Amino acid sequence: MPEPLIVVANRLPLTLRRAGGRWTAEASSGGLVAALTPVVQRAGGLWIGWPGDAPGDDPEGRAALLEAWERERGFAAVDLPERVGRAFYDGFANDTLWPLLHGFPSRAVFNPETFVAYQDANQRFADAVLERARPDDLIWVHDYQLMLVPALLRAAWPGLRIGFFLHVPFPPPELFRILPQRDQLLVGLLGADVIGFQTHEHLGAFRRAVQQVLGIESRIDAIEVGGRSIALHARPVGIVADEWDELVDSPRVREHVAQLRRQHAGRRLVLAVDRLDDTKGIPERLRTFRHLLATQPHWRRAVTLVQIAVPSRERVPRYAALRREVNELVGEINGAYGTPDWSPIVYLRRSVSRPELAALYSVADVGWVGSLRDGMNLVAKEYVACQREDPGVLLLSEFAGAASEMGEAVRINPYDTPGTAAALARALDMPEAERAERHAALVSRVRRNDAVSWARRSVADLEQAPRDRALSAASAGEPPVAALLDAFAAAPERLCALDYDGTLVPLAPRPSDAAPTPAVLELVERLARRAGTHVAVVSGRSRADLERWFGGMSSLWLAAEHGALVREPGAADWQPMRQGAGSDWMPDVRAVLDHYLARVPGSMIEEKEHALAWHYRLVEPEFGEWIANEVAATLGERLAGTELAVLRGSKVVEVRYAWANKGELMGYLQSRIGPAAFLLVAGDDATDEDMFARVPPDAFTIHVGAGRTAARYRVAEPAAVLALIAALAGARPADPLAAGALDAVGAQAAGRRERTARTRT
Ligand code: ADQ
Repeated sequence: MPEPLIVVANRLPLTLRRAGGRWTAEASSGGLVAALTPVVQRAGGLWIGWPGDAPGDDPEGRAALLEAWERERGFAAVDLPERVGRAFYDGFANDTLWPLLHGFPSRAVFNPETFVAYQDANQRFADAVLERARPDDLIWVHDYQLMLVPALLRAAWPGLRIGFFLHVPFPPPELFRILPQRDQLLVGLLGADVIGFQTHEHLGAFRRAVQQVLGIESRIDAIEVGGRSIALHARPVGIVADEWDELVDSPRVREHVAQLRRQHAGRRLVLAVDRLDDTKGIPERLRTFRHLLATQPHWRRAVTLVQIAVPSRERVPRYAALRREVNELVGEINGAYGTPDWSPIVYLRRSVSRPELAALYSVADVGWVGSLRDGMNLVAKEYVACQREDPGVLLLSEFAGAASEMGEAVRINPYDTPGTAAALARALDMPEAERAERHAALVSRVRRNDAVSWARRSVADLEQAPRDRALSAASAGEPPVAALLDAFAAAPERLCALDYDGTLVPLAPRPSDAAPTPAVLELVERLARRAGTHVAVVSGRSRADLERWFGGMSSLWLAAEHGALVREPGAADWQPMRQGAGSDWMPDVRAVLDHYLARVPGSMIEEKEHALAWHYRLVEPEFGEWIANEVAATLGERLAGTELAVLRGSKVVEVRYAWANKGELMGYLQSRIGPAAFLLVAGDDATDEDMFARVPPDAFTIHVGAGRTAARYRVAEPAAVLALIAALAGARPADPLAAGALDAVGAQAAGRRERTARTRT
């Protein structure tokens, strides 16, 4: 039994109009509706979207109609006041995001007010979902108009399963970063459990933008954020090929095909079908066709271009200008080359019915997709699906997402007028055997990767998301607080090893900002003062940092530089964990690092007492990773056979003593303290895994945050570690100190929980 699906998209598949005192419903145009309608129909799901007009005349009649849509068809309308709708849709979505995401920043309009409307509209869509969703529903949000919706839903209802699919391209990060609201939009998307893109190119660009704008690293298939793992997929959208088959084989379409053949007898037919949009390359196509007629006169009267362009977004000024430009070009070319019995271009500026379209697709000798940039382009797939025996040729822009899947098409660069004209001539002259071979490969792929399998796989990704989360929770679940307290109470000697950054305090953008609050210090000290309890603060930081914050607490063990330096309780001095650790090796390593410092802008060297680190956080990420490999390899060769090791961390290559790691430190602490019946170890990053690996399997090992770990237990954030420390230290919840510490750190989490509770009651 498939789980209930709620699709959220800007438009419903029907558009409501008021004409002549009556309500009418027209099929909405565009690729998103074409791909999703059959999927939602088959799943029996709910579709939430804007009905295409604002409440005005006859509000009762309109409301009754919309209620019937929801009851009978599963189409739930989100109403947007006229003012919001315009600024959101015509404004931020189509005047700012559309051109920018398609790589035309100079066409984008930047108006902060339209973003306010975008936020308002996204909130209304999210509210419409929250009013209707149940816990098991799968929520699938679509496209660039609704990029904030996933995070709005996540904030209101953290357990919801949310997918997002971007139908348009994701631009290279240097273009995306132009957007003043880039942070909000990325954070909005990261509310989802699964994010889908049309191509790997778009997915890669998104990952780089997340890295550059938010500083969050990712893998090719996942990003870990706030304790959640977000799956990333490239899932090219398809068409429902069966439906086109049925149409092509229907008597009505066959009749229409015969009529078209008679009409164009003796001439070749080239077909272009687009929304009238400036990314589709319509003027470029017309100029290319003019070039063909001008330079290869034998094609005059021998070929006709049928250009169908469905009007769209007509209130946006750019689109009105495009419409004029296309009208003029068609008029000029037909005027210059037409004859009484032949028009070079047949131009229809309207929506044509699917049967009419199927007939045109099946008779056309060439299908011409000339997008300057396109997420996918379904017309390319529809053309291929409708071709039968003696198939035609698909001319496909290399800038459409479809080009990454349809390698057997004739590839064109739509900006290259003579090159594209030559490709068109080649397509028109192509021998049948070659056409058949190319077509066979294309059509089998179009059928295999159709809209139904696209949706099935996307929904399966989404169903998987929470299961994945449950799995990782099972392998490292929440710590059993009662058992932990019992074990603590029963043990005569206890050792608690606590990492600092990301474990006792949240990670901060600058290390100097991550100072402990007085409440954190007090809780740690209370724990250390309990009889038989040894508390060690274990960090990669310098001794100066630890001394500054914890220096006054004589009951603590302190370990700096991953254990290279240790201060015992009551001792005034720090000692190296191993005797004889010197720094004679440093000048030699420093010389190597200086060489890279000079070569790599943005990199820097950190000198510690027992380590040297080369940081490259500010270096362009790909170059940084590449050059870091070289740094690590060069140093590795030089230091082979010494006591020193080269370690790769997050954006850092570090040289230190091989024994200076937290795992060795655990051994050292245990040897100094003696056997401790109770062991608690908490940490958040890769260096803490050494501790988890070093302690007995029944120790209470706790990993903070998402990601893979060998720890037995997992908590989401430092607030949870502090809550545990408070419990072990014997602070009662009513204790103002414990309550204060937890409130301060846990405010965010608590706020989330409360909002959820409000929404659900
Ligand atoms: P669109 O930009 O709308 O879609 P496209 O994928 O080509 O682009 O889809 C157009 C759809 O509208 C096709 O199904 C076509 O048959 C139909 N259509 C176009 N002109 C028509 C006309 N005159 N009459 C009737 N029907 C017409 C967005 C992205 C694309 C992405 C899709 C789906 O911009 O890149 O492929 O979503 O993800």
